[in-house]
Amino acid sequence: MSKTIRLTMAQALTRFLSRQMTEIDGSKVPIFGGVWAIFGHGNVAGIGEALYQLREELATFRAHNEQAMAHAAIAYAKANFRRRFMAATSSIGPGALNMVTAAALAHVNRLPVLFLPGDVFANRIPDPVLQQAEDFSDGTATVNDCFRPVSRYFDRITRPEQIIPALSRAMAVLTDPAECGPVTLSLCQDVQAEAYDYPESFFAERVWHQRRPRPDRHELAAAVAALKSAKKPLIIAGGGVLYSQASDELAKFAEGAGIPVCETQGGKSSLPDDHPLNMAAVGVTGTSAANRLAEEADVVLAIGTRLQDFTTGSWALFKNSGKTIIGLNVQAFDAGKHRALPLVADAAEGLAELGAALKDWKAPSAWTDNTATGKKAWQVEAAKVTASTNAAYPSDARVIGAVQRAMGSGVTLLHAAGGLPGELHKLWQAGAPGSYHAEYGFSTMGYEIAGGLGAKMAKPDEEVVVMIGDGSYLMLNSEIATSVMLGLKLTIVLLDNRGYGCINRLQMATGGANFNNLLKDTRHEVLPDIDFAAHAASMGAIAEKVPSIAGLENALAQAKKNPRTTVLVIDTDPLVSTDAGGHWWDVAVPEVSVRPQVNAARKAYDEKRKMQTVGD
Ligand SMILES: Cc1ncc(C[n+]2csc(CCOP(=O)(O)OP(=O)(O)O)c2C)c(N)n1
Ligand SMILES: [Mg+2]
Repeated sequence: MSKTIRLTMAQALTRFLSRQMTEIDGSKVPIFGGVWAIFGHGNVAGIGEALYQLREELATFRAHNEQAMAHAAIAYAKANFRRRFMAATSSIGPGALNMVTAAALAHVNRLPVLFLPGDVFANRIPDPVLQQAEDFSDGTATVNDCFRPVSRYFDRITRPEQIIPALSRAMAVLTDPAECGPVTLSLCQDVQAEAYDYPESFFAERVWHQRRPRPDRHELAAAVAALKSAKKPLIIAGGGVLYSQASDELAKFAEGAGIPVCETQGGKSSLPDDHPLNMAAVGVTGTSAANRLAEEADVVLAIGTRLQDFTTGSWALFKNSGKTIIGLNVQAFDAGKHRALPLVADAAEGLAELGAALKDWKAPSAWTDNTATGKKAWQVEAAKVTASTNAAYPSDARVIGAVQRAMGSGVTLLHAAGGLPGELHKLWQAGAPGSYHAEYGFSTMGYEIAGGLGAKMAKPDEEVVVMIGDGSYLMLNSEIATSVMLGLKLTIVLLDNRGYGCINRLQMATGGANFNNLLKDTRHEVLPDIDFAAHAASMGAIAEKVPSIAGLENALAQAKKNPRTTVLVIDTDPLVSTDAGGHWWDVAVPEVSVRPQVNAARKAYDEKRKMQTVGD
């Protein structure tokens, strides 16, 4: 008989988590950076007691909103290139469901996070308990079933010993580069408190290493043959390049073969902005330099990208009818998209083997040399729109210019929703890998501040700059207080254009009337005039409304020296975005309407749709 230890299920679970390690830069560290927790019934007595016992080995952090704490956990994993992650535990009912949006965010962005929502009693004796939804026809259904479609692994723990296989499966998913995503272990509250004789071996320390699958021989040969036939090859770098930490291999490969590189939102900062072969953003929010090459490219090496519509211009960007796509991706589901030649492998390993097989092959020099002209022309355009101005209501681009001038490329810049992602994708000049942190897979309003907090936990020595619109700020700002409480400083630049500027512009572009987006166009008795600086200051931040672009630059210089979270508010123009670069995006326009503007937009839409490739 192996030795056992009598623990509650919750004690066993937390003890197991605390024994999971990984190795980063030669040092052994816990793979779980901690547990975010908001207690209530369904987790305070069980998990709460267990976390208290282990508070020195496994840190517990308290937030103000369950969605936000999950955002922080997810951003922590992203900023760690998925090598470390966190857990998030909630009470049953509303606390649990507050995390579902965050689960979807992690699912879409392929980021590891362990959800531990409390669930109803497995014994069902006190049913219905406070916060329990009752299904009239299914006694096994609880609200936590909402996690199923947005979890890569879901389990409901109804007996204490079930945690043993469940945690093994959880770790397998959290550490697998292809399957990686959210894991939900739904913890029935009575079972959390139930004791069991667990084998001691279950708690043995385990060190996890990043798995790096190498390419299949046949897939590699097909990819090499395709590349060797290319006259106009192009690389698209997606988030998988960063998760694989393949920037050096990417630079080596691109330089060796003379292939220009462009970047998705998730892949931006794979190469520094000033790398001569980096054409920067591609797609709907792309640079003219990158999109021109994408239109002509005959072989597209798509690395670590999901090829979502913003990257492919709703599948209308790649205009070369004879093109071949090579999908270098650790996940076969992504590698074969759009009839691509799949090359299933870790990005770094795949690039190294492609490079070795190509030997001295180089893309035609006319194609490679031409990239410099396009890049230069784009830089001239970008400099114009980001230059300083005295305008009372500057564009987002001017604010981006100010942040870049004041903070340089050495900071981590984080954003998620509104008009900023498009502008930043085009205009931000990223530095080191991971310094551009975009949540544009799910583009969740409210990720920004909580995400900034998670990124800062992962990189405590770096300046984390969060750029956010007034709409996103109002949706979820409570973790400003947490950042102050934890001494984790953020610099938050809030662009107040008094409403949902980007959706208002989209509404106008699709022929719609200005309706229900900017505050002035909404039903109201009193037009809101929100004092964001006072609001942020009330949570303990240093906060200031700045009068101009020059004022913002001065305030940012001061913010660098500030000891705690600083919020700088600037009024901006809701109607202006950067015309240069970009590509059409498929947003369905009504086929019939009493508005002539809608009918005109539909006509233009029907024309644009002819550019889309069908069947590829
Ligand atoms: C949670 C969530 N709800 C709705 C949306 C749809 N949406 C995308 S951007 C946006 C407006 C964002 O407003 P703001 O943060 O002020 O940025 P702006 O558009 O003004 O630049 C909305 C409603 C979303 N992305 N996320
Ligand atoms: Mg706004």
